[in-house]
Amino acid sequence: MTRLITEWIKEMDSTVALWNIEFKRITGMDLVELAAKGCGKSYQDLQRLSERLKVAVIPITSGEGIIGSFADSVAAIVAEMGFHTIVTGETDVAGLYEAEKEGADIVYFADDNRYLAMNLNQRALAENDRATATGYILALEGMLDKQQGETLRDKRVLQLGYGRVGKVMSELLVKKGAQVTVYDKHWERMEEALENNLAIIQDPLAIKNFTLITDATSEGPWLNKELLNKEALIAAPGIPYSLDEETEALYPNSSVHDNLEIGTAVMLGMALGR
Ligand code: 2YJ
Repeated sequence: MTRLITEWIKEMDSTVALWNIEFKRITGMDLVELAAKGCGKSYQDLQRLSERLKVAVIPITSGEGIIGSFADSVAAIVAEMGFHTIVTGETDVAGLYEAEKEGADIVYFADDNRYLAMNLNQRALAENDRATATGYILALEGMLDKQQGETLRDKRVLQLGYGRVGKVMSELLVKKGAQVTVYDKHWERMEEALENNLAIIQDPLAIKNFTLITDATSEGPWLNKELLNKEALIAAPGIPYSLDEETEALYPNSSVHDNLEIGTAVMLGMALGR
């Protein structure tokens, strides 16, 4: 799993609003609409709740410690969605105590292994892998709907990377009625995909045969124009991004990638509970 680095997220405060506009242009949804879809609520439900609920982000020092800008970036994304948001001055357990005393309804916190949002008023826990997978499948379907007026039902989708997020994406794609094929450079993961009744490709050159791609690999730039279909729609949560700038420029309306926004937004929806 990729550990975020400050460099990738440090400008979030000033970039998230523009990122959100761009995301809406490409997928037809902004972050609030995405979060609403991700949790089965309406846009109006979220707007109403944003007036009432307070969110706190708690920096966590365990493991490799605090990532500069992480808590501020999470807060910037949640604030962009219209929710009153603070970052606690204290860290860890003292931070949770501070959040509760400040009247927080939802708290966000992450260590090196899990990134969670928890509702303090009711039992609702949102986990970043599932939220990210959910958000990206909705983003892929958003692009498909916008460009072709289609849903994912019966469509062939290529899942690149069958790790923690890739597996959830495949599961959600199958639920949507898509036909999922997996490519992962680790053979044991391909075996897992086969055990889960998914198709596989072994030769990366076969990637070109697919026009719907979900990419949860974390290898850095490796998907280039020789490998990709010109018509491809690409939803890519993997960090660092698999497309270099030159390749990304070939898919201005057909590729979605972020460093923190989508998972964080969908987590908020999921943490709203009932
Ligand atoms: O509070 C902090 O500043 C740090 N403890 C944040 C740690 C953030 N964690 C990660 O980047 C991990 N890779 C987990 C993210 C899960 C993404 N699916």
